[in-house]
Amino acid sequence: MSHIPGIRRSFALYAIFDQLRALWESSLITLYQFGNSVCCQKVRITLCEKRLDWESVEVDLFRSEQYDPDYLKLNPKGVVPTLVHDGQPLIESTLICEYLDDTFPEPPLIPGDPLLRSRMRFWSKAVDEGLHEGVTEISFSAMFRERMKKMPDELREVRFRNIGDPRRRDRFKSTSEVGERSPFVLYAIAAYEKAFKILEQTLTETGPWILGASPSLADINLMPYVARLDNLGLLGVWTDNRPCVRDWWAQVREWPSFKVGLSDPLTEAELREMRTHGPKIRGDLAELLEGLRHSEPASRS
Ligand SMILES: N[C@@H](CCC(=O)N[C@@H](CS)C(=O)NCC(=O)O)C(=O)O
Repeated sequence: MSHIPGIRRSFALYAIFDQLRALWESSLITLYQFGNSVCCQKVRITLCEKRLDWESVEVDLFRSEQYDPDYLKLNPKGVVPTLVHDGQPLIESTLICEYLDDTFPEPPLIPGDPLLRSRMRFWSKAVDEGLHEGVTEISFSAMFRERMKKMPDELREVRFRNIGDPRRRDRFKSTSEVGERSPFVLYAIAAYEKAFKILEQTLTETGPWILGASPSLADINLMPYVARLDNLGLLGVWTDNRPCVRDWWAQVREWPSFKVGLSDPLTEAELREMRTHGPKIRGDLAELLEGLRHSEPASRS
């Protein structure tokens, strides 16, 4: 009889262990992402700053894996990133970062003060309303366009066909076909110009970070969008005459969570691709920006 309680104990221990394992597994964070994608970089920087453990699942955008029916169940928009936490999928990178801050409050990345919180969200809106489309068009005309051209016709057609949102499909097609001459590239230039102008002004008044003494989601949301221009060798087109933005950017580049979440994971091939193709469109972008600056009403320049 004496061995039976022992066996029971070990079963009980096993059951507890099993429950703990299930609990641990359900609280795992999984990020569905693609290496050099700006929205994923934003989430990765936030995860790093929160010192969270997470696992990565790659969704290869160039193989149209974002349209796989199983993935669409997680993210019906057919884009990355998707974060799964406690078994629940979350989409939209801005919302994911806010969720991470709400769920894991330390260190805080959203200010408690309502005025500052609204100023922080001004930058999330700037990214979601203009810069995201902007970075896509500039990246497309500089380099993804080259990759698209090399794709087998069939795969390229699948890529276009699968884009559910007709406006997004038009943008993709226009930039793929005519590059920097697409009107969407001009809108991109204008969105960056507006953002950098306000950023310079804001940093002059606050600094060294957008909301003052410490980094917040305002800075994090912007980082990937500025990093992409920098890696394409295009940042100076907007920042040569903006010293506060340049100082802010130098500080960002040294910030550990930026390094771990964005710059370190970039592969040699990704860096080479950006550095090779970006400078080719620099002259055209600078010219378009000059035209835009001259066409601004005097009260706004
Ligand atoms: N507003 C979304 C945008 C997501 C998005 O457009 N992701 C891009 C990569 S940065 C993507 O998955 N593109 C694939 C495609 O359009 O086919 C977010 O912030 O999560």
